[in-house]
Amino acid sequence: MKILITLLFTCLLISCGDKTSQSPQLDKQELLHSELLSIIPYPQTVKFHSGNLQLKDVKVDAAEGINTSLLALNNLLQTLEVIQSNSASSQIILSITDLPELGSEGYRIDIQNQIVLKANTDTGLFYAVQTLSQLLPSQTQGSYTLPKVSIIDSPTFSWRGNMLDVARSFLPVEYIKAHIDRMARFKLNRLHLHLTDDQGWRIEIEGYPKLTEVGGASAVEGGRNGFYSQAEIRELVSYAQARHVTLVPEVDLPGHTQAAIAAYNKLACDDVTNLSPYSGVKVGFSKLCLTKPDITYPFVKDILSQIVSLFPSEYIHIGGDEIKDPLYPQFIARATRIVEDLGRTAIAWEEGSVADNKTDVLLQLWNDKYDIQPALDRGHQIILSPCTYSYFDHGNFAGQPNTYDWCRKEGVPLARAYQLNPQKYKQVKGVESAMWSELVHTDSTADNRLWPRLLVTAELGWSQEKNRNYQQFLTRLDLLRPLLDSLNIEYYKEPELNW
Ligand code: TNX
Repeated sequence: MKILITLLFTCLLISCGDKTSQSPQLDKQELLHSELLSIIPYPQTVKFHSGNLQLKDVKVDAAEGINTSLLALNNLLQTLEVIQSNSASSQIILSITDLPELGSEGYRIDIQNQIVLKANTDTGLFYAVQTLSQLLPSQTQGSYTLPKVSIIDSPTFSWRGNMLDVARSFLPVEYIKAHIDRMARFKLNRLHLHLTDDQGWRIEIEGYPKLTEVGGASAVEGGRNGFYSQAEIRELVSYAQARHVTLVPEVDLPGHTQAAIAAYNKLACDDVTNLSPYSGVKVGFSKLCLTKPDITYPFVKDILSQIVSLFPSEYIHIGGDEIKDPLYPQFIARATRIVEDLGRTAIAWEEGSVADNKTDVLLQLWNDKYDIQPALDRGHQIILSPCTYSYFDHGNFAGQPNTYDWCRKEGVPLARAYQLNPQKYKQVKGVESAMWSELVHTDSTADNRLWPRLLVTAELGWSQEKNRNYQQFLTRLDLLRPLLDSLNIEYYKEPELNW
């Protein structure tokens, strides 16, 4: 059957008769006949039963203590104007089970004469609701047809992430909230915020008002300045928690620190003359003065203590990229220990692997060619963000205006992003795509760079290798376009889909 749909789709996509630039023409019903569901990320196992379930009104029966998933279900039913009533003919049952194979995020859906959602946790049920929502249309209809299926699903990786660089150009609270909502729809669960860099400092730190007065006022040329107050951070953290997204904060140290240095000049070495705010795009020129430990380490400790008190994330990112200093390895080792003493675990960009870190420190691989093997041999786990596949500041197509191409001159088209095979790497904690913002200055540009490519990240992070097929992905993606529209996403109109 799968072969059949692949052939059918390929035929539609490339050229059968004069259909050269036609988009895939399957609708959800046709897809069902081919035994493929329009779901991203694709679930682990799907078993079709014969027939459909008609849904008009429902009775919802939820076990006690279920909150976020019930809220998500109620929202879904409300959006689709499905009336809830005790005398309804269909029932949706949400229950907590104890099935080890589902883990903490997996779920089961059984659609027969009723709809039964089961998981070990509220998180699993939340994801079951997201899957159910993708089986339904995004717009209201009088009644709804659901295929009779059984789905058993759980993620491949616990870390399914995206990084937003809010330092070069700021993204407002409302955008971050929308982004969290959108991520959660596709079971992405880590939002890494790159909060500080040369061009800006974006988080309020008590006792250091100039970090935001001076550091928050600058931005990359053409970009947005601004910062998050601690109250806003708390609000974002709880907003994300309710959607099963963990906010992972990054304070980039000891390089990429011109905004901090412009705010507090003493953080620079005494011979440094460039102490001004910076709005260029070059990297690798600034650093905290590592030969002034009495100034540098108390600063680092103060900052990280407040970061830890604001963000419940188990992992705290200390940056560590693109800097040359003989004391760099000592700095990284000490910074990762500071995080550990605060009860958390550090993440560093790949270069941090040269330091004497404890092996639970996570390393984020960004340069495809970096030799991470010695760190793997010592037992470290990695987050995969190889730039030739996962850098979404690179073009959706070669030569896209206002995109980088330093890592891959052809850019990172959707098809290329999908070619990353995490299973080829070892000791992988998960995947994370990165959107740097030197050239991304508005919400709509951010949408264009992130979508639909972020759906690739969702699928690579969740779905098993055997369930990943690019042509099928395109078919599913095309069918989910109304969902992207309903989320007001200003996605890149992918020509492969004739969008
Ligand atoms: C490299 S990847 C950087 C960033 C830039 C990005 C632009 C990494 C850890 N550092 O500072 O914004 O390239 O693509």
